[in-house]
Amino acid sequence: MKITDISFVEKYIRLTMDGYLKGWHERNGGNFSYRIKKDEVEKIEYFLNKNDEFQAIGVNVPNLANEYFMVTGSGKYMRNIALNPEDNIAIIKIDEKGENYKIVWGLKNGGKPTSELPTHLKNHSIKKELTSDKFRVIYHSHPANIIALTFVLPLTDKDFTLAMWEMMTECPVIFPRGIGVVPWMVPGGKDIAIATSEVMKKYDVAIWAHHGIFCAGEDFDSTFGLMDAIEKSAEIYIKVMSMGGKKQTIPKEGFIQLAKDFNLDINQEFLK
Ligand code: 2HA
Ligand code: ZN
Repeated sequence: MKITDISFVEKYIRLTMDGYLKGWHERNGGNFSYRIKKDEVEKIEYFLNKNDEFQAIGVNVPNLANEYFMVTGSGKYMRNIALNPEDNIAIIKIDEKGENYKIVWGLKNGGKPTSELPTHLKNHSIKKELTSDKFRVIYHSHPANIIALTFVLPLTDKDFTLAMWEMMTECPVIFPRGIGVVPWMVPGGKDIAIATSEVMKKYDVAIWAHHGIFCAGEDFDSTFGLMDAIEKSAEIYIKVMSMGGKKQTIPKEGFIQLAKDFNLDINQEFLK
């Protein structure tokens, strides 16, 4: 038995290759984390090392104390993960205070977890609390169309949500609460982690202006699907603008009707 035979590890790796093939992970772009379930930790226990060297996370996440995460490595390329998982990803364990982590598997030739670890763990902390332990996936990528729109659309939650809802009828069904925008900030630290986690209190999506996007979800499929739907909407938006702009669209009442018929908790704020 190899660690890659375990179902969650297999699904984790599949997503990294799918994201790469979508063109969302140039060079070492993007990063990805999964909060491992208790019964899954039991299945991988045999593979874990006894490392006792803790490092500071940079943010406090007390409700993640003693949890295990599978994370991508800093500077590692998404396209290499499937070929050599043990060199490119890691399993980390959080200490009992939620302030430090240690590597218990992976990054076998050295390295550190993703440079965006503070944002990943802060988002996990918020989502664990707000979804009663359900959400386990945080995924960051650099899709070209959504990044392009951050140079053109006003950087507000409302502008991005309405634009993305409008381009595909299924979008309000997929993200009825909408999407949030974080203004341009220096990546990789505590400040952007806190700004992103504030957005994640309201939505499952945080767009990082001129950089990329973070999605949160319950499992690999729904989180990848969310990213895919938003990026596709952004692509349609750009095609529409390139063809001279909208000549007709879904009316505001259309969204209200859709919310009724599909029983959606749609964000009414954006339909005023
Ligand atoms: O290089 O995407 O945000 C990894 C990143 C940093
Ligand atoms: Zn990035």
